[in-house]
Formats: sequence, structure tokens, C-alpha cells
Amino acid sequence: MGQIFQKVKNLFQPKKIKLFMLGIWCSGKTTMLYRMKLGEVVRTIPTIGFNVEEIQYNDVIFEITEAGGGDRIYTLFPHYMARKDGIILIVDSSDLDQNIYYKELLQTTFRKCINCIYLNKQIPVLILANKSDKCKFTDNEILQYVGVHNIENNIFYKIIHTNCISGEGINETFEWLYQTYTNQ
Ligand SMILES: Nc1nc2c(ncn2[C@@H]2O[C@H](COP(=O)(O)OP(=O)(O)OP(=O)(O)O)[C@@H](O)[C@H]2O)c(=O)[nH]1
Ligand SMILES: [Mg+2]
Repeated sequence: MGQIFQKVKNLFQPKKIKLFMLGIWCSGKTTMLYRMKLGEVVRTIPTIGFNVEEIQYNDVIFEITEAGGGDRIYTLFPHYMARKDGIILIVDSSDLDQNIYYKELLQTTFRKCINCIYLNKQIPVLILANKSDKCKFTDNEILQYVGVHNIENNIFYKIIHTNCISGEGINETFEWLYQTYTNQ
């Protein structure tokens, strides 16, 4: 009886999807998180550690974990992937840092995070080409930069241009996430 009651209760509860937000410092992760949560632009300081927010869109709750961009905690990120359903990867499309150390760190962390998500299917990855108001790179350059070619078989991805200040791309972001996680 208790089990049946639980199952019926679950039917009426919003589905919860857990996402990890990855990106180098200053790419706009915190700004994006609160733009999505509050619909407004907040003043940010560099994130030390993590921000976690639940954001409801239609009948789905997205729990988004934003991780600070300091390079010393990158090695921790794969350990947070076990119960995640996908990744939002944010890139500052106005400034792809060509420093080889940081580029490789991002690519390696991205690859490791994907390898640590245990889903029996290709992992959804939403790549946000943020700061589209100052974008200087093509989609191909952005995909090369994040190293999509290293893990192409393990993921299915979409690239969306976003501007946290004007709100461009935010609706498309929600719609893609919603369609991706409800059509499965
Ligand atoms: N022009 C422009 N600036 C943006 C946009 N999104 C964020 N910013 C600015 O980028 C700066 C860094 O934003 P944060 O959200 O703090 O970046 P972060 O990725 O969380 O940084 P860390 O926590 O240090 O890793 C802030 O000054 C934001 O106002 C955007 O779409 N366009
Ligand atoms: Mg931050």
C-alpha cells in the first residue's frame, strides 16, 4: 500500500533534473544561474566553491550546480558527476583564452566529467556561447576550444548564443533543456 501511495505521489511531483555548470572563470556562470533563476542581472563576485539553485520550468525542476572557475578545484569536479543528468558548459565567446594550460585544463575536465556521468545513453551537453553581445568566434572555433571532438560519441550537444544582460538565448536554453529531458 505504501509503495503504491509513493508511486501515485511521484506521478504528481515535478521531475528533478540535476545539471552541472562548467566553465572557466568569468565566463558568466553565476550571472547565468541567477538570470535563469530570478530573470534579472545580479552583481557577482568570483565564486569560491559552489552555488546550487533549483529552477522550475513548466513541470520540471532543474537543479543546477555552478562551480567556481579557480583552476585548483577543477580536479574535484569529476567527483560531483555521479548523480548528474548532464552538463551546461559556458564559454565566454568574446574571449577564448588561448593559454594552452587553461585550454587543456578545461578540455581534460570536461572529458573527465563526461566519463564520470553514468547514463546508459549519450549525455546531454548544452554549450552556451555566452557574452554574445561581444562574440568574436564561430561555432566551430568554440566547439574546437572546448574539445567536443574528444568525446563526440559520448554526448549529444547543442550550442546556443546567450547574453545574460539582454536575456538573449535564455528562453531557447530552457526550451532545449525541457525538450531534452522530457522527450526521453
Ligand atoms: N557583456 C556581457 N557580460 C557578461 C555576460 N554574462 C556575464 N557577464 C559579466 O561577466 C563577468 C563575470 O561573470 P560571473 O557570472 O561572475 O562569471 P563566473 O563564470 O561565475 O566567474 P567565476 O565564479 O569566477 O568562475 C561579470 O562582470 C558579468 O556581469 C554577458 O552575456 N555579456
Ligand atoms: Mg561564479
